[in-house]
Amino acid sequence: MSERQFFGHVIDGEEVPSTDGATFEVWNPWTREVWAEAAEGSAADADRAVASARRAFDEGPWPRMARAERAAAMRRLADLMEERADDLAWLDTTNMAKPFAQAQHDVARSVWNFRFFADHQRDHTGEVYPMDSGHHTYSEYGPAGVVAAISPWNFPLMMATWKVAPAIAWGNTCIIKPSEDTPASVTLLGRLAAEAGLPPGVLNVLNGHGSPAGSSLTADDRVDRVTFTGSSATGRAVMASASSHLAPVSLELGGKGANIVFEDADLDNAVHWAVEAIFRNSGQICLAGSRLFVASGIYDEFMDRFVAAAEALTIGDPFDPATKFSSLASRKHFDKVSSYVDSVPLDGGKVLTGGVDDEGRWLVRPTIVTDLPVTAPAYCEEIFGPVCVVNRFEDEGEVVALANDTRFGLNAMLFTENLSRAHRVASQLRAGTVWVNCFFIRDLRTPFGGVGDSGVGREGGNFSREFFTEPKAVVMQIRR
Ligand code: TXE
Repeated sequence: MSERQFFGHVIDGEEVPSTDGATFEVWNPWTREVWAEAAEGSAADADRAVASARRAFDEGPWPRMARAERAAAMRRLADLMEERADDLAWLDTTNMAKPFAQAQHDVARSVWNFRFFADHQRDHTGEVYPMDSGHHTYSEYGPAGVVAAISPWNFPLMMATWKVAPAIAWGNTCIIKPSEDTPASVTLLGRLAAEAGLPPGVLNVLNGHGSPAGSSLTADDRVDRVTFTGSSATGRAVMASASSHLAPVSLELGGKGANIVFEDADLDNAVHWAVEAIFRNSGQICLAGSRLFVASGIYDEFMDRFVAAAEALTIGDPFDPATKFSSLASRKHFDKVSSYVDSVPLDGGKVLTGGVDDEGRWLVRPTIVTDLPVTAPAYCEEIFGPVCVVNRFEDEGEVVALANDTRFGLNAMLFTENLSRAHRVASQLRAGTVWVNCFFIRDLRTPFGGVGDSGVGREGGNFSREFFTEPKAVVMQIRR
């Protein structure tokens, strides 16, 4: 057996083990083997990482650097990531069984996160407010300080860079704590940041579990901003902890996305996106279209095609180029998703296709469920797996009410060829993003986030600027 890889913390530009030498095992969920070990961050390690970021902010060059110089450093990091793209993708695929082509796509998006936010801060403009009193006020956007970023395992590199890139672009220094399930690619990112010449302490990586590693970061009063993506329950704990020292939080939490297919939809397009929306990344996407509403008039035809498309997905080794769908990311997550699937018949639902794998793999096949009451846990809770619950509807008013009947409000999709209906329904849906006749398309300038249990705040473009800076008003007298 090959030697296990080791992923340390990256603190002050150096990869280091934990102070007490503790480690944890890193699994490959497809082979169900341990392939690596990572440093288990303690409160002492979190303290080291925050001290490094604090020093780099208070005394280092990064927040004081010319904007173009900072952008150039981030672009060097993006270039290095591009050179190592297949290594980064290999780590995510090994670590969580994401099909390799999808992992490569995530790496490309991660590279773009750095390039986009580097340029966005370099080229940004402020506002000027002419005043009748003979003064004018202008706005200035200064860095906020030390950012603690806590990321999940479903898009290990992509979600981390979505936080780190705007944070450092605006002159902050940061500590990123990846999920304990997927420490690998983010640790390589930390190594590359040092190689790209980012000053020590600008981008620290702290590995370890939610507690003590994550909770020590959020509770530390030297931290000025906390950005988190994960479950709604942990989001509440993170917000409570950050409130002890009044650090603003940005929370991107769970979802139970509604996907609405109207009678006049282009069915080929709607089926294609319905499959992508719930089975891509084995459904481990906060934006998943996990509640599907289909108009009665096209229900039978749509469902025949949807079931056939789900059954046609090639399941297997995530490194096989033919594979479109693979295991869930961990044993713990497999147990969670399986228990929801097991609950479906007990709650009166029907499994049309899919179900839990019977070969002992941590795999749940693309699963389509009907006839569940709206109160059933599988209908209303976030499963975060490849399980789509389907309902039929008669009219627009009914489906808007059904779609909005959830604690979550991250995103929704609707498929129709009627322009007025598209606008009308989109504006009535309670969600941070509504996709019309598409899914998963993102422009980094746009607001991203959710309402209700799906989160607090928005990130993207100027929304990220609001969060990662301290806007200042400078009031000038004009002598006449
Ligand atoms: O999430 P956690 P888990 C949902 C999804 C999934 C469920 C549980 O439904 O099945 O959450 O997944 C860190 N202080 N989502 O257990 O606990 C943790 O180490 C500070 C939706 O992985 O929220 C990890 O880095 N940090 C989601 C991160 O929080 C803490 C993506 C997420 O872990 C902490 C992932 C604490 N007290 C899961 N406790 C999405 N919105 O996309 C844990 N962490």
